[in-house]
Amino acid sequence: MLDSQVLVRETDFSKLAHTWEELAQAMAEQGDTTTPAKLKQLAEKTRRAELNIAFCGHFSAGKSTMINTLLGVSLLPSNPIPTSANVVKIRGGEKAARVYTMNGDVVTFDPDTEMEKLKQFAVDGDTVESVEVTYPGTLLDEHSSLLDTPGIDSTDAAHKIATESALHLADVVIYMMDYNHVQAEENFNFTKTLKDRGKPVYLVVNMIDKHIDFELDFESYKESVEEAFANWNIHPDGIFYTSLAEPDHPENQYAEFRQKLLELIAGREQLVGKSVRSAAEHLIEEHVQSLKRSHAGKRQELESKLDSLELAELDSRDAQAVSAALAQAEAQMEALKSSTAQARAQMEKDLGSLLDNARLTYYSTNEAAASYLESRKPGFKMGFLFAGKKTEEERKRREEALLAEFREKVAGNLDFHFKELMSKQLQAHDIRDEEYHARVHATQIEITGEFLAKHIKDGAASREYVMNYCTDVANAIKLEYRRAGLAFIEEVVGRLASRMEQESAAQLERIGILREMASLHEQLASLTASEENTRERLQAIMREGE
Ligand SMILES: Nc1nc2c(ncn2[C@@H]2O[C@H](COP(=O)(O)OP(=O)(O)O)[C@@H](O)[C@H]2O)c(=O)[nH]1
Ligand SMILES: [Mg+2]
Repeated sequence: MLDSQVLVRETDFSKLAHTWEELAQAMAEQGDTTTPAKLKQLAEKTRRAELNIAFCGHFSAGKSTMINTLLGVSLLPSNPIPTSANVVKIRGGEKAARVYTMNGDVVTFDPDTEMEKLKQFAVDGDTVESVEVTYPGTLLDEHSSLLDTPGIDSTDAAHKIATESALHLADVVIYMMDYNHVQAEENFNFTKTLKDRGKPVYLVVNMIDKHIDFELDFESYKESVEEAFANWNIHPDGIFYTSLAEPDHPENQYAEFRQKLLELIAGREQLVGKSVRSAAEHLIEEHVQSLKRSHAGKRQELESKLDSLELAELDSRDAQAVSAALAQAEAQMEALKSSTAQARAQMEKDLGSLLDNARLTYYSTNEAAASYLESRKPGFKMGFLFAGKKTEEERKRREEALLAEFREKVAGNLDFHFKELMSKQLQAHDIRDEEYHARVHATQIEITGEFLAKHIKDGAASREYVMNYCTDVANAIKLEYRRAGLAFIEEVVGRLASRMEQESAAQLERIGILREMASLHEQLASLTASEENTRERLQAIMREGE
């Protein structure tokens, strides 16, 4: 016993109360008009470490009768007098009854002699905010109260609101039911909500004097009650079966129930410390929910905009799918943009290596070139004096021989491969054009006598000079092929660029839609983030206040 008392940290109630006021302030700054008031009430109650035991349940379950019995005084009006529409709070203290009105007025009267007034005020839900009775000599001390709440199932909204608005101040809920109405769905709904909110809930099945044993034995009845709540996954902190009309009923657990209340009152500080924290947590949640409700319109607007944007095979509501699709489309766009440049570079590289690898000069070429160059030297003569015609014929013959030599090598080692390469460039990009192919195949690089003559340089006809001459001619031929090839490449690039433009126009349109979707998702996410931030900020205030 001592050990457990040592372990329980004493609560600094005034510090906690201050924290609730800070929370209220933060929420009020957010424009919340309901939750801050509840937190201020909670702060007031916390400062006094006040215990509230709320009696809830269907009207006529016997709540008021039970409270009167517990107090040993007939304070509360009971049926058939109309049930109270307001929460009536009773605590220990000097004998007094106060009625708090909506306008902030307080009317006091004597609870012993002026009960009719209380009855009158207690039924008037419109103007009365709450009724508070203090009474000495009962099981209640100044810091412990019993709350008599209106029936929770009431169709009258005022009753419902009165009960709802008192719940954040209830540390323990006594849920009373009429023996015959235990299986009513409202019982399960209400107690489940309470348990989900972390409230201790004790069930009281009252009026067990209505039980007729030969129909069903009492044990079976109790089992059926417990089973019904268990089926709803509701685990009450205790169940009591009572009769107020027949105190001597053999199954009456009124005494045990009263004992339980005494225990709760004795453990007040610990109970209140725990309960106000969970009430504050709940109010934070309530605030976040109200923030969510205030975002609902904007959220719906964003979502319907998303629904109006359509792209094939994409769920526009799926934020992840949208951002993945956008990233993919942008990457494709980049690839598309660089594809033309890449294709050009590749084609130029292929042409370059084809030309580099084409061998145009052989031993026979050098021989023919040496012979040709010799015939071009000044003073070259064939036959006797004045045999100019013969010399000219010999020159022509040697020129033809060298031309034939180069033409053969070009035809075999260059021209064929060149045409094959150029021809396949369009096909490689899936473009079909017979006319282009025809032009490629019609390409003719003429090697003429003037061409050969153009590369002759002055100087001795050494072996090295002959080789250089051959290389010059070969390079000049290759240069002609390169020019022709670059013209074809330019044409292919032009075709690719215009196709790319068409494709990118479609792609750009898609990217535009995806960006719009992504921005709507961003706005939705920022709403959620602001709700989360609010929750975290309030929770941080709460942690710091511990
Ligand atoms: N038979 C029987 N009647 C009861 C019992 N407890 C209360 N009542 C009666 O049930 C009616 C409703 O009780 P009341 O306390 O006003 O219910 P409330 O609306 O929950 O406050 C009154 O007429 C009570 O006298 C009980 O244990 N057995
Ligand atoms: Mg009542």
